[in-house]
Amino acid sequence: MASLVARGAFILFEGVDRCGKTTQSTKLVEALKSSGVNAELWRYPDRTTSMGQMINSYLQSKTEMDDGAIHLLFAANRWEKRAAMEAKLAEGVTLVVDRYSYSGVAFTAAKGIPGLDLEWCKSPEVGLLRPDAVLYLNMPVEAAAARGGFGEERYETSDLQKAVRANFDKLREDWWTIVDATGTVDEVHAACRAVADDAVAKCVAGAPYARLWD
Ligand code: 2DT
Repeated sequence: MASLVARGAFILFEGVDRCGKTTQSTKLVEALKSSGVNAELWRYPDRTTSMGQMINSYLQSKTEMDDGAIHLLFAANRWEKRAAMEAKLAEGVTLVVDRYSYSGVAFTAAKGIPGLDLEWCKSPEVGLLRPDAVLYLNMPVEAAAARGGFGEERYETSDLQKAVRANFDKLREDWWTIVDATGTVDEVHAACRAVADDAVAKCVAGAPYARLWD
């Protein structure tokens, strides 16, 4: 009998700013670990690399950059981590990831720059690993803003967030899980946990990897 190679699951959180991605991704990793799953929290942009530092400086409005160039830099920040990510999963580590290519596409396309439409924005992401599960934390922008307002970084305005949300609606696929993010932290966590447990079980059983945009 062929033996199945266990691998970790790639579980992604997406959604507009302030929808609870950071709280929920942190809580999910803790819950997975306490039930014996080897799990790590990753996030994009990864601001620790040299490309990530350029992105950080742009987001903090310390530097200016062409909209196409910064889009490619966000994508390159995923490509530079691709081998490390794939190696972790192959070792059996489950990765809970806070934002990925879908944010990349949704944000740049929300700027409305001629030529930088959804299709253009998707192309540098083609070939990256596709998540095994997407937990889309669904929340109207008004409800997200009511949580204390947006922060100081570039993109943290209601108008842009509304355009981002509309783009997520265009990008979302039928295998995503849409979670009502207006519930309590525990309610949202329970919904996320159930999806994560299922994804981990499928990956332990040898679910194949997929690539964007399979
Ligand atoms: P955080 O607030 O989550 O650190 O995100 N963004 C993110 C992009 O424009 N392109 C991308 O590829 C990614 C991953 C979303 C920082 C901001 O960067 C945006 C918000």
